[in-house]
Amino acid sequence: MDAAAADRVRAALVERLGRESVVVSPEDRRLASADASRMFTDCLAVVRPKDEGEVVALVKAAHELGFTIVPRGAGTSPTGSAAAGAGQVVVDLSRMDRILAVDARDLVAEVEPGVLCGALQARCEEAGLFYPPDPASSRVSTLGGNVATGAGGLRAVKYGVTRDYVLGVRAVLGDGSILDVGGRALKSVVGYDLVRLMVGSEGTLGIFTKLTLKLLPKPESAETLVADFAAVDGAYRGADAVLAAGVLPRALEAMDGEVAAIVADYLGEAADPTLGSRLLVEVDGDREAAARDADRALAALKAAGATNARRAADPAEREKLWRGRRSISPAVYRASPAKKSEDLGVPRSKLGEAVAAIKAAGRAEGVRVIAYGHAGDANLHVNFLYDPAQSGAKERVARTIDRAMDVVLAAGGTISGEHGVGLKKLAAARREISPAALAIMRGVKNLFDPRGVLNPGKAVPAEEDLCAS
Ligand code: 2HG
Ligand code: ZN
Repeated sequence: MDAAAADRVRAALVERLGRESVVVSPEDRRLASADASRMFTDCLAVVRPKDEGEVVALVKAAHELGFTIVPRGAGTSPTGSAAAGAGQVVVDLSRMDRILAVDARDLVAEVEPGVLCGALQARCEEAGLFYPPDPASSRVSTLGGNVATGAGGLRAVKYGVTRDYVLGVRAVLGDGSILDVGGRALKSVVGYDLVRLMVGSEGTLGIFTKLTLKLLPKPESAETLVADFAAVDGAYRGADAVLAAGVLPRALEAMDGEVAAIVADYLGEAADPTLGSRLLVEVDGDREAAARDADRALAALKAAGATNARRAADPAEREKLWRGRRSISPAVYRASPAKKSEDLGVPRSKLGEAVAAIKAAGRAEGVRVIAYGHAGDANLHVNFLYDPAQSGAKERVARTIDRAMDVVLAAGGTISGEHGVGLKKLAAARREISPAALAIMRGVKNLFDPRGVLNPGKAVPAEEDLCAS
């Protein structure tokens, strides 16, 4: 599309949707084109609909004016699932941010897609309820984005991931029609599970306009424990020991000592140079159960070799520990000129050896590899730090990541436990998805979006990519 054609599309969008909902300034376009993958591109325009009717109008305009659409929540995706380029219009759903219902008796919430995850969590807490999914980005990421990417997070080991809390989805499909599936019933087995299909579809099947989410009663009490280990794999052994002791914490988060040092630096605190690894554990339940589980977990951690295992002294320390954990991703970005982040999943028993093998691959290539993440469900963030200005650095990182994929796939794992495929992991996804499964996925895409206007080229490798491999 040339510059004159782009101007015509912008003018047509303003005419159809109004000035308030269409943003065309170059700065806003650039901001809305990039997500946390830091792929900087430049889209045609940004549409910020105030309601479902405007989303439908946008999809119809895409057909008539010849552009494609990239749905966007807060843009925290590290894989480029919300990255937009030339000829694409970003639909930024952040203005559709109403919490429509929080119902204590049905145990459901109904929300528009632009509601922040943290805002729903807070509203539920006030009502004595609990929305368990808790991506590290929950304070800034939207529920629409969480559902679109099938976000995981810090409480998955006990409570599961976003997918386990989506009861219903209303979405605008690629032809502009509305699909409304699921609802307030907590169980339903009627027909194929289209709700589950749409979770993690990365905006390629529909644009969400309303979500119905499952809630739980709020646990009475939660306690946070911190355990330090001299060995770099000590935290994984600690996590195993807690589970083997019969305790199911709501969070079991490991980090390398190196990662703890990066976070300490970011927060302006002193680092412990002798730390090999650290494990954060959070147990919850009624007061007595949480206290008993905390005691049992502490005993297990000490028996597993923790040099220091203790309860957070008070709510302020608890808050500080979790703030540190949530800061890892931005802290690592600041600590290195560039990083690549992979979120690999393996069967639990393979976690320690998989991370060790990936670090060895990094050493062989001269790439610094650090690891942290969700040890409870063996979904680890392995970050590859490098300086793009150094000759050959990108290639060495690419080879190390390729080797990391070999390691997880050979272990029976997955190339993404929670971040999704986006643009960045299409090649790796080809290694995990069989040709038969891929053919079904392409067929599904075609049913939901026959003309390919919704986030094309993301999430599922194209057939031609597969043939080329
Ligand atoms: C986390 O758990 C997030 O902190 C981000 O999933 C991970 O950027 C990353 O590597
Ligand atoms: Zn994570």
